[in-house]
Amino acid sequence: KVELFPNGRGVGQKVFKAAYFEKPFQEAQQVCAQAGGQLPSPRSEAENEALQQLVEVENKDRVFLSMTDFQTEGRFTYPGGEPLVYSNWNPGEPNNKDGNEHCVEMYTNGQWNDLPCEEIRPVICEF
Ligand code: GN1
Ligand code: CA
Ligand code: CA
Repeated sequence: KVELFPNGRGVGQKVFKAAYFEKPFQEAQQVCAQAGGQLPSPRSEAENEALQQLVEVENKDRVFLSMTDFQTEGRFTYPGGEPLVYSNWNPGEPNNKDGNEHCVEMYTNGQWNDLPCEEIRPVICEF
């Protein structure tokens, strides 16, 4: 499908697309929302793997996911406030390092880490 070429990956009804710039979390969130999507929210292993593949083929490094624990420390939720139905934390994560890690990134191996929302990451959105 044309919308998947060259910078997209489809999985079920979901499409992940890579942008060509890097942003901190809040700006990345705004960019995705403005485009009618949101930051990636992998809700299954299949979705997580599709996102990981896109990161790989696009030669991106770590990317932000949509989920945060702003509301209750240690309880990550989707943008709508619902608790996670799937997670793939790197062992020892989330560790809320220095008390300031309320966003989530995916490593290139597909595993997740909580990190400061002020960090800058290449933007991928889901639609
Ligand atoms: C550490 O080294 P790195 O970036 O993969 C830390 C994470 C922190 C991160 C902060 C095992 O991960 O928990 O979020 O620094 N990992 C460990 O940048 O301590
Ligand atoms: Ca936290
Ligand atoms: Ca962490």
